[in-house]
Amino acid sequence: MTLAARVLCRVVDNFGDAGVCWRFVRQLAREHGWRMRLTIDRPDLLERLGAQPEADAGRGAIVVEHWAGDAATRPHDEDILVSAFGAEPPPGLRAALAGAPRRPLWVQLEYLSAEEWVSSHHGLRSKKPRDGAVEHFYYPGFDARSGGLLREAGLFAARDAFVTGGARRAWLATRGIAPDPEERIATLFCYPQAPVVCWFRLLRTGPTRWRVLVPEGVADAALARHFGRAPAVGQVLHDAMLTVQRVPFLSQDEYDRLLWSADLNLVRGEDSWVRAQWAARPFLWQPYRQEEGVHLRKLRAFLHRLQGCGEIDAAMLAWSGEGDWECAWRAFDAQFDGLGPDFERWSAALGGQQDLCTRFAEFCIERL
Ligand code: TRH
Repeated sequence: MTLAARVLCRVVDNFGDAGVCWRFVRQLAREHGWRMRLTIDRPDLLERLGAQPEADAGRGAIVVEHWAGDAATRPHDEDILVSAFGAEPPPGLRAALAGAPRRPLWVQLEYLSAEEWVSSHHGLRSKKPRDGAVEHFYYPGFDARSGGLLREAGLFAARDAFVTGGARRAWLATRGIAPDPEERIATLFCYPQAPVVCWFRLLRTGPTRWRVLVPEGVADAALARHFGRAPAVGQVLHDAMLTVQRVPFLSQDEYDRLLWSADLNLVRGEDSWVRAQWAARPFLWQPYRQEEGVHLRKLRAFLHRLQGCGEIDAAMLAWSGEGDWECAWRAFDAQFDGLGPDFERWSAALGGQQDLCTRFAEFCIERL
């Protein structure tokens, strides 16, 4: 069924809100043929993520609209209105949800969490006592009873062709990344609280040579502390067993290739975390920091599902501030060669589930 949907996105911080909304809109247009309108207060972020609304829409359509002033107050012909991450519809749209003759299905798209409660909350609905508007709660998640995870059709095939053919080395070369054969590659996308300075110190005297690829704008303070300066894009800095290379902030599709090219990915937040899981390689996730250690609860819930070895648990916890990073890294590094299968199994098992957009389309069609 060809449907029209509008997604409201107010960016709280960073890239994740825009990143998730863009992926969601693109896939519903491209794979389900929906007509999508993304109303967002920071359209500039979409450009940084490589979004091309017209070219990316496939058999559907995508309009990006700047959410400024009254721009979003007018209802269009949407069948579905998605409030992403709590974005409150402006008054004009809100009124249409309450009383219009043909009111859109109102869906709250929530943040991803691996916590157990997610599946029992997914799909709940609530009526606003003031005007009778009905909101439906859509929770992304890791099991069949949740809203699932964003994953484009053909992603695994594209990844496998990239990794098994010669494309990986060629792609790295076009990016000016030429690792030595015995060097391991890590990508680093983290929040400022991560123990990066301590990690660099361990890597410089560690048993293995690591090349750490750091996107523009990431870990600047730690780089300055270790090397005396944050390198410019393309620059390579050496310190004993450690090499650091600054890479540009890539488009989302190119960032996938970066993750597929690495031996280890350090990721954060929501969307890069999911992409690292699709890369099927070892990763360490740093959740977005929240009050009262809520992020650690989310991390533990994820580790409980992942069922990896103790070294993986200890390293992820310590990277997020719980435990001794030095000990945890040494143990993780010592086991590194044996860690791949845990992550491959996890990625394949999750990939066997239906993706978020397919579930979302069914969810809406059932309720319209
Ligand atoms: O940018 P983030 O820290 O976003 C966070 C989270 O979404 C968090 O849940 C939210 O509450 C908070 O913001 C406000 O991390 P995240 O989610 O990984 O988003 C980063 C996006 O940037 C993702 O779509 C991947 C993309 N990206 C690129 O496209 N190219 C790059 O080079 C890099 C490093 C990232």
